[in-house]
Amino acid sequence: MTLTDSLPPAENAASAGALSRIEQRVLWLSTAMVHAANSETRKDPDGLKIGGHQASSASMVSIMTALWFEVLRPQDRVSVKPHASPVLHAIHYLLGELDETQMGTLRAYHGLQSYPSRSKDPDTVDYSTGSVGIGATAPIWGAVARRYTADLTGAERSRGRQYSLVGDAELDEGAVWEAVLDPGVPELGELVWVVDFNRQSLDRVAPNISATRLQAVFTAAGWQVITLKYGRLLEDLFARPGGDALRRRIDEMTNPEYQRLLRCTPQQVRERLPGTGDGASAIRDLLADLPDEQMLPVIGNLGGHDLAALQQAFASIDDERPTVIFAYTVKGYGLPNAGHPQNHSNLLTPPQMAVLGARLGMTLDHPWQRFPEGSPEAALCAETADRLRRDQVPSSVPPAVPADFGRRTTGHSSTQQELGRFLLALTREAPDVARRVVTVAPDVASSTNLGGWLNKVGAWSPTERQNWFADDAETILHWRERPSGQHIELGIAEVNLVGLLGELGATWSRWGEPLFPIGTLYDPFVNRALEPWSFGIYGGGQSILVGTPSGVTLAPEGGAHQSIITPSVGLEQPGCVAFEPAFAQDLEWCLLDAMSRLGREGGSSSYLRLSTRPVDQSLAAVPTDAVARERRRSLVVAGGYAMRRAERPAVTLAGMGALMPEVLQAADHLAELGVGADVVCVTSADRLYRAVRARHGHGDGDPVVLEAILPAGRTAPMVTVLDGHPHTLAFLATVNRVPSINLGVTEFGQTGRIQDVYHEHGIDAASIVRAALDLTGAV
Ligand SMILES: Cc1ncc(C[n+]2csc(CCOP(=O)(O)OP(=O)(O)O)c2C)c(N)n1
Ligand SMILES: [Mg+2]
Repeated sequence: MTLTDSLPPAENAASAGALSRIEQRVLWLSTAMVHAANSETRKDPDGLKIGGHQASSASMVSIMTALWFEVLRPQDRVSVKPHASPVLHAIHYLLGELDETQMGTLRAYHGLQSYPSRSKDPDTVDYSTGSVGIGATAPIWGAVARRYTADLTGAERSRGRQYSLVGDAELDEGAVWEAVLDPGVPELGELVWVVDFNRQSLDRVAPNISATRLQAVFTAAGWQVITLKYGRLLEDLFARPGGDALRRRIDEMTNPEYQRLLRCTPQQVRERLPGTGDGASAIRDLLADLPDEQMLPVIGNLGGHDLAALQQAFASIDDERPTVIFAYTVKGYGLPNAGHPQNHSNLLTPPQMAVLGARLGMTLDHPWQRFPEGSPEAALCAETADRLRRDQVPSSVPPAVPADFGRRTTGHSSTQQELGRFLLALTREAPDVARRVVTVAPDVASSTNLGGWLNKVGAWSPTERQNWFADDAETILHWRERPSGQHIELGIAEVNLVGLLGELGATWSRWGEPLFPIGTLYDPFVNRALEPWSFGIYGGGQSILVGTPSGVTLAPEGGAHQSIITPSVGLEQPGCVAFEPAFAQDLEWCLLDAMSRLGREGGSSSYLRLSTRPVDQSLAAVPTDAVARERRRSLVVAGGYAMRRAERPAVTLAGMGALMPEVLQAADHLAELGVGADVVCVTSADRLYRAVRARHGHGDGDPVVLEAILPAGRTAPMVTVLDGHPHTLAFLATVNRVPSINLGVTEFGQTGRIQDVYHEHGIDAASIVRAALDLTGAV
């Protein structure tokens, strides 16, 4: 008789109130959903396992039942641990959000998703999860975004809680601590985390996971810590003679030893549990009074499976600071694989399902039964569904973004400098748009050129703070922090940056309030934030990420600061358009295009790769004629434009970003050698690649730009060049099927002057000329 065998049948459960019957039904439904997903009828013809996580789900059943059916309010939002997605769907089924036909579709094509998905699941999912650590922290950024939006619109700050239901091994992820330790977080009293403390990860029983150590970190970070260790049955036992010794013994034993006990027979527990310490005989005597059938339910009675204890924990949340509840649980609680070290993706067999059904009053023939009408359980489900009904998100239209400011840029400037100027221009040219811009930086606002903007709009802070340097004549950058500020400064934490960007980019769909979020970071650190950034886009966030400075053009700053693979990242990232403009005017148009796709149904994110290299703006030769200017603009946002047309082109030079001066110089040199060169300035390799695919009937790109920049009548061998990995532009040669040489950066860099570094990587003007001559055979 193991823990599970000895759990009482649902209909006789000691506390067989409606809530505990619902808890049992949620356990059944979530287990049966995974079982159905792996049934004969759903078998993959290729033999691929379908899978699912019955034990991880069972671990959370009590926590989620207590939360949904007793505690949640419509203004609250919840992020659910990825592997508990069946529990979320099971609850939604009981609340009437899903119908029977959907219950058998977990992990099916267009069915319920393996992990909660805000964009793909048919029922209410507040946060997409799946990448552990990222879904857990999303509600932190959701809380900031919600407060920011309320301050912007003057709406009353809603006090809805932001819950995160996290796995304990999830706390191994650095992203969790990067977020928890952000200095702004202790002010967010709406945060509530519940840690499913089953002391198991994917591979094993975590030997040294220590609640005390983790709790100390949360406490130090300013959180309220609530611990739910033992349930009522164990606490009652502890109150008897010998109980102190038993508590001490269980407290002190390792996680694996405790979990092994849960898989023992009552007789084995009597032998093993007393141990060999001082209290052994007292414990033995205490256990002697415990009947066999109660032994395992009592010893396995942890707080995270005790509905009353959970209710009490939720009731003691202090809304003035973030709260974390450590709820001790057993992974697989109520299932035959409870507490087994390898139960993570273990599936119950049909006979085991039949036994489970018999205990829970359900059968595999009718697995999706709801509670009978008129029963107290049906009434509680209906009452809960009513209580949690949310107002519809008001539909919203972001203010119209102009396509062109009609400005003229002269002199020398870099695209990074122009980013700052652009934001200031926006406050004059389109103030209603500028008012909804929010910038975010991980301690690099000044070094990514947001200083002027920051001085103008101020930094956001939930409460106004005194600026002690306001009267210091030598202070150029003013940190005026107040609720109306439009810049959010984070610590040096790129993962937090993209987490917050994702949530600021989702306010239109959550609260009907569109924002234009723009985040800046040094381009090499895009890779550090890459997966969470991508996950935020998948979750529905629309924002602009600016990587600046970038590439080896950052010459004197040194090798490790020089990004190489980010152009490919931009090209390949779904839900995002990547730009790398060379000139100030191009940057403005690209940014306006990027903003025009934010905060709306069907919108998308953008990534801009910028540079600190001052470039002669006259090289851009922006047409003065209005029609020609508009044609240039439309090509810039479509991905590129022709800068030079030779009389008889022998070669096409296609360049991107900060290297355009070298490309033009190479074209001049080639002309002197009698080799005609067409020059194409690529502004978005991403959009050009989409155009190429669209020509073959794939995707949603616009192929028209290709005819404009690489017309079939001017076909010539091609040299491509960028300050990044050369393969990014290699596809351009396929447009007219020409021979090509692709120049770019393939090795770690050096410090030095720009020309030294360009020479080192073979992307200087001389290298471009050499490649062109190699292709044309002219010398
Ligand atoms: C970033 C990331 N790394 C690894 C995984 C694979 N993975 C999925 S669940 C899991 C263990 C999770 O353990 P825990 O959070 O304790 O949840 P439990 O299943 O015990 O409830 C791992 C390593 C993942 N989903 N995301
Ligand atoms: Mg775990």
